[in-house]
Amino acid sequence: MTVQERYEEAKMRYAKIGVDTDKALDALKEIKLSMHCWQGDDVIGFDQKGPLTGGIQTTGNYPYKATTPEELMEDIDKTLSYVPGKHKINLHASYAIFKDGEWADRDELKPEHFEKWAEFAKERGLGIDFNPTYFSHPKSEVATLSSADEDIRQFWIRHGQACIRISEYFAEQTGQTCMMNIWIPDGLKDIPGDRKAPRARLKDSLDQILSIPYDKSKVAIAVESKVFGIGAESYTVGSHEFYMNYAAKNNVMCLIDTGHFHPTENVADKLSSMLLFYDKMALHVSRPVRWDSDHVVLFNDEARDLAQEIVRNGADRFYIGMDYFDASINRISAWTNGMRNFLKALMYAELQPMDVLTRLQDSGNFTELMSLNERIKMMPFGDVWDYYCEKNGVLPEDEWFADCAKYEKEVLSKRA
Ligand code: RNT
Ligand code: ZN
Repeated sequence: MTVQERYEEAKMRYAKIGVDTDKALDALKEIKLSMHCWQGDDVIGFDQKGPLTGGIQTTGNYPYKATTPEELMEDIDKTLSYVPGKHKINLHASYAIFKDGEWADRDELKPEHFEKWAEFAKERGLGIDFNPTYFSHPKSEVATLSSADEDIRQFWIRHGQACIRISEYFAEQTGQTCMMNIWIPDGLKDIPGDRKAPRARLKDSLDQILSIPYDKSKVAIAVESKVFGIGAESYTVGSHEFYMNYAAKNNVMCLIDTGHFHPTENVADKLSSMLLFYDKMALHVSRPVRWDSDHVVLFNDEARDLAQEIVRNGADRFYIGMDYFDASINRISAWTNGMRNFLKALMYAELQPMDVLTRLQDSGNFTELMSLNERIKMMPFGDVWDYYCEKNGVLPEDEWFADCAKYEKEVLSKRA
């Protein structure tokens, strides 16, 4: 049976439970994922020589990570060739590309340092999202936007402002909104002497960053909370309560990273509550294993739950970014698996008979609700996925990995 024939058969079966597969695929095509550049080089970037800091960590020593902008771009291209649909790339300020002999510190970064990225995106019709980088820098060792050292705090405020200008530049160049996400690593390893003052300073720093004029139709700012970091286990300045309240009062978005909550908290359950109070919100899709480990996203229950809530609340209300960094496996395959898996989860959500499920709940028919939910799991979802891949000109499930292995052999392993 051809992919097309399998799809036609699946389509008929889905129709029986009230789902129009063509419509589902059209809806899926509209959803953009923001592909994080940092899976390609273990979050190292190009502007500093030092290690990754800030309480986040990549583990593993798989060879062939990208070490130059050219390699990273080549790898992004390869990965995107396996991902159906048109998406965005997500950059960090630390990925500035300087001309020979040139260098600028974080507070002096300018759009010109990101020209190559803008060109890259434009040539491919991709959008760009952006992140100031408040880690892996000599001035970020103790604290950044919450620093008690006024010079350091001002340095990082200027960095945030510089990044707003760069975000505006990206939006102008690509013609798409640039989502700019602020995450800082500030926290304490041990019992704080004062929980309040660092938060008050962070609040003031954010106010100062956001005080510069910028075009809100071009740049959508988000703030990302966290529960704890490595070496900052006892206190996180930018906690969830801090940012959720800050975002609500200052008309910016909350960014929810699925790895930044207690491991047994259901992150998907947060979305419908938050969207009663915000027009839009942002996400970092990651897979925490026991802690914020940033494992590659799988097509698992958590991803399906999250995708379901995205689709039910209206996918156009979300900026969906990927955020994982596995250094123990081929990085192209890590990127590809995560992106494809989350698209599968979104497709799975689009293929649910939402109206029927809602009606069963509203009429108190929980017996049938449970039974239908289980029946859905047995639907020929894979046939629809293969068809979607074929239609979008990307390799199907049973072929992309062999091609990726070939790329490792022919390109990655030949790199200096
Ligand atoms: C860290 C945050 C943050 C980073 C990236 C590199 O805990 O999740 O989003 O992972 O910005
Ligand atoms: Zn994140």
